[in-house]
Amino acid sequence: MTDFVDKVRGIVGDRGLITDDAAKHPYLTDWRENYLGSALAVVRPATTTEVAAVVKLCAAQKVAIVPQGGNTGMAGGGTPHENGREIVLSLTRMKRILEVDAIGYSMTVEAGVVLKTIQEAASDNDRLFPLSLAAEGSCTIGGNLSTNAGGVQVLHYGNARQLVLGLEVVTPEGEIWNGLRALKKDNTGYDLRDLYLGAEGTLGIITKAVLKLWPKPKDHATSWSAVPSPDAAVELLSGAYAASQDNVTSCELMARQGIDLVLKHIPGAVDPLAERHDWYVLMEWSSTRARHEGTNAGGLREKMEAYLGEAMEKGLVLDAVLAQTEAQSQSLWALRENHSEAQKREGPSIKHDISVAVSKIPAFMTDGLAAMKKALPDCRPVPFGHVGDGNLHFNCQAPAGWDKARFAPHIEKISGAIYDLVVAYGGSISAEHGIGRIKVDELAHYRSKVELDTMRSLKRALDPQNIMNPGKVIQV
Ligand code: FAD
Ligand code: 2HG
Ligand code: ZN
Repeated sequence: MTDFVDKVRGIVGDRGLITDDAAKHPYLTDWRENYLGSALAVVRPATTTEVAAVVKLCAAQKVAIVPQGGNTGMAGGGTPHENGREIVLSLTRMKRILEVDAIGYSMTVEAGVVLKTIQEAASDNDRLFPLSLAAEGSCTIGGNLSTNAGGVQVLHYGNARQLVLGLEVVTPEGEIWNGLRALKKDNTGYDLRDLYLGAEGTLGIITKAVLKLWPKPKDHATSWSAVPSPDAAVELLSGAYAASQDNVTSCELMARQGIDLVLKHIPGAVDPLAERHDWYVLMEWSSTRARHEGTNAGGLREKMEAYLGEAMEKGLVLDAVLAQTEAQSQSLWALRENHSEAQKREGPSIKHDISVAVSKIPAFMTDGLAAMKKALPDCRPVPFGHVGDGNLHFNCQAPAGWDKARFAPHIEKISGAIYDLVVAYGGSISAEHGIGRIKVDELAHYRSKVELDTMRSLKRALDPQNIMNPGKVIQV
C-alpha cells in the first residue's frame, strides 16, 4: 500500500496527506468517542479535480473512501472502520465561498466551509442562511447536506434539504457531476441532487453547493418559559404561530434533568428563574420588519410579552423571562445548546433522535419515559429537543457513576423499547442525525422490505464496487 499512498501524494501533495498516527487520530474517532477506526491515510484535497483524481485512483485499486467534514456527526458515519483498508477523505481544505448573489438570494460554496462562516457571509450581505445548530462553529456545509441536518430553525425554514438549490458531486467512479444550478424550478428528469442530500457519503462526495438565502431578520425576541408539562409546551407553540404573525423561528423543549446537567458541567451557566420547574420552553420569534427604536409599540418583544402574559393566565406558563439584550438571549440559548456537551461530560448516554407528530409529543413523552424506566429503573432520562418539528432527543443517561462497559449490555433493551414505541406512534427512529454506523441494524429492522430493496438497488447502481463509505446506512 506504500505504492498507493505515494500515488495519492502525487495528486494532493504533502500538504494534502496525513499518514502520521498522532496527526491522523482526530479523524479516526467521532465526537461521541463511540468508535476508533484506522485508515491508510487521511487525504485532504484542495480542489474538486483533486477529489476526482483521488476517487479514480481508489476505484482502480478498490480502496474504500470515508468522506469527512467537521467530524461532528452523531451517528459514526464519518469514522473509518477498524480494518485499516480505507482512506478518510477530508473536505476541510476546500473552504472557499465562491459567490454571494444577494440579488438572487443564493450563495455558492465549497463543501468544507464551516457553517458559521456561511452564516456570517450571508449576514455581511444583509441575508440569512438559516441552518443553525450547536456544532455550527466546526461542522461543514458538506456534512450538513450529507446528513440533511436539522437544527433549531427547521420549523420555520426547513431542514438542510430545503436550503439548497444545486450541488457538485464526485461520483464513486471519479466523475464530476456539475449540478451547480441556482434554479428555483428544474423538472428535467430524476432529481439527482435529492439523492445525494442525506446520503451520508454513501453515494458520492459533495464538493460544492449552491445554497438558498433569506432576508436577514431585523427584530428578534427570545423567551425562556417554565411550563407545567409537554402538553402545555405544545399548546403554547400552537398559539404562538398566530400570535407572532407567523414569526416563530425556534421552539425548544427541555426537561429539568438536562438543565441540571448544564448547570453542573458548563461554566457560567445560570438558571434564569428563581424556582425549579420540570419543563422549559425556549422560544425565538424573528421578523424582517425592523422594530422602531424609541417606541415600544409593535415590536416582537412586546408581542411576545403579551402572548406569554395570556398564556400565564391560562396556566400554560408558570414563570418566564424575556431577553432584553442580545447577551441575555445568548445566555438563554447556551442553556439549550450545551445539552450535548453537558451529557458528554456527565458520562455515557444513549441518544434517541426520534420524531413523532407534534400533537403526539405529550403522549409519547409519558409512554417513552415509562418504557425507559421499565427497561432500566436506575437510568436517567434526559429528553429535550425541537418540539416544533416533533423531534425529541429522547436521551438516556447511564445511572450515576456507571462507565461505558457497565452500561453497554443495557443499550439494546432500552433502545429497542423506545424505537418500538416510536414506530407504534408512526414516528421516525432517526429524525436528523442520520443512520451512519450506529443505526444500520435499526434501519434494516424498522424499514419495510420495499424501502430497503429500493435503497440497496440505488446503492448498487451508483456505487457498484461499494467503495463509498461502505457499511454505513445500509449493508449491500
Ligand atoms: P461529518 O461528521 O464529518 O460527517 C457526517 C456524515 O456526512 C458522514 O457520513 C460523512 O461521511 C458524510 N460527509 C461529510 N462531508 C461530506 C461530503 N462533503 N460529501 C459526502 N459526504 C460527506 N445535527 C442536527 O441535525 N441538528 C442539530 O441540532 C445538531 N446539533 C449538534 C450539536 C452538537 C454539539 C454536535 C457535536 C453535533 C450536532 N449535530 C446536529 C450533528 C452534526 O453536527 C451534524 O450531523 C452535521 O451536519 C455534521 O456535519 P460535519 O461536517 O461535522 O459532518
Ligand atoms: C441538538 O439538538 C443536537 O442539540 C444534539 O441534535 C442532540 O445530543 C443530542 O442528543
Ligand atoms: Zn437536534
